[in-house]
Amino acid sequence: AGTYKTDSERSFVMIKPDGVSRQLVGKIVSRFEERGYKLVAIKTVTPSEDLAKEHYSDLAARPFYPGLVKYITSGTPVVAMVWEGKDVIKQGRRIVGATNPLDADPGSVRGQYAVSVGRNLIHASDSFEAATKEIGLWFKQAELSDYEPVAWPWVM
Ligand code: RTP
Repeated sequence: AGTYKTDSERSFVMIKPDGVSRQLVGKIVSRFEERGYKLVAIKTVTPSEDLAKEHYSDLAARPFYPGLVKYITSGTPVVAMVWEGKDVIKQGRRIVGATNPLDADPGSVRGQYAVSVGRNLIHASDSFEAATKEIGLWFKQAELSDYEPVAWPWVM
């Protein structure tokens, strides 16, 4: 553990199967890196139905839920990540863009690369509570790295 620790927060960010199959992983990761955020964890996962259902449990009553679970469990992996830094939850949502790509800022990931709400490339936690739940769901404590990135002072 370094001496850099601040009150900064963590967000769970997931590149969905369409982002992996379209080979947009590097471009998406770069947006968080270049903004100055710290990569705490990253791995590919081919989600089970149970994992997808738990991740989206808040949406279980919505009509698109079965299709959403099918999309996430298509058999193509997702890239699960944890990013850390000042305001990363709110900033992550801005980097990702609005849920419907039609409403997404053209500078956002969805605004640049997505056209359909059902294939919107990426997920980012929308609150501290969601981030805590999602990081715990997708990662073991030992998978979360503790180190001091060179750029860190810039995001404190
Ligand atoms: P996410 O959780 O994936 O970051 O997306 P979000 O917060 O921007 O949107 P949310 O309302 O939580 O919806 C989760 C995901 O469900 C799919 N969706 N499909 N009308 C539809 O067909 C519809 N609405 C939502 C999207 O993949 C959305 O990201």
